[in-house]
Amino acid sequence: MEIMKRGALIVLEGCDRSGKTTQCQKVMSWLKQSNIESHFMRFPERSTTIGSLIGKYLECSAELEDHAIHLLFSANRWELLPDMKKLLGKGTNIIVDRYSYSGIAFSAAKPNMDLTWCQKSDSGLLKPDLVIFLDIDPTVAQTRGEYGVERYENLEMQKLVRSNYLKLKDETWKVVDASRSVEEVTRDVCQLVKEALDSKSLLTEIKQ
Ligand code: DGP
Ligand code: NA
Ligand code: NA
Repeated sequence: MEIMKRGALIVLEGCDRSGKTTQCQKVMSWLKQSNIESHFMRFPERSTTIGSLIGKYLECSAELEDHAIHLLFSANRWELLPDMKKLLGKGTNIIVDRYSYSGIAFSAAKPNMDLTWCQKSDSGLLKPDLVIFLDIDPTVAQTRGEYGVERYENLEMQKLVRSNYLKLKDETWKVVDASRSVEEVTRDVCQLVKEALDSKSLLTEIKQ
């Protein structure tokens, strides 16, 4: 008898300009070619009501108190939780560009924002099966072209974000050297995704 496997929740994380978005596209096209049922999501998801406020904050056209915006980023993940559960339950894998780890690493990089406090509002969201951390020295990342104009896109902030990420690393994380060519990084990322999809843990319920 064949046992129904749930979908895998796979998150790509990294500082700005680490190549996450490119690698998400590469993984999605590889999954499609391989006929593996998968769905792509990204956070912040700017298309919702909460997301549009986050978008304005990131573009610096709105100001929000640090705790308040932190909670909105978190609420944006909570509002999409039912959709994510539904997809995983019917066996669809989800590839996510940023999740709770971004929420914590970015907010806690601000003065007077405590890492433990920042973790609380995401407590109860889904625990990813695999987190691929695209690691790059922010000084090197910066040479890939000027940072954009969005909030947080500056070297000092990115250095603090990277050090926070490394504090959050747990047993679900795989660190990939993202300073290499796109092709080399894609090869490693796809291999890690393949291993996660073959894992027996997909026969058990997802952790919250
Ligand atoms: P992106 O669309 O991936 O470039 O992300 C937009 C920016 O928002 C990026 O600098 C990372 C930051 N960010 C993503 N998620 C969160 C979050 O939950 N909290 C905070 N404070 N920043 C976040
Ligand atoms: Na960005
Ligand atoms: Na802080």
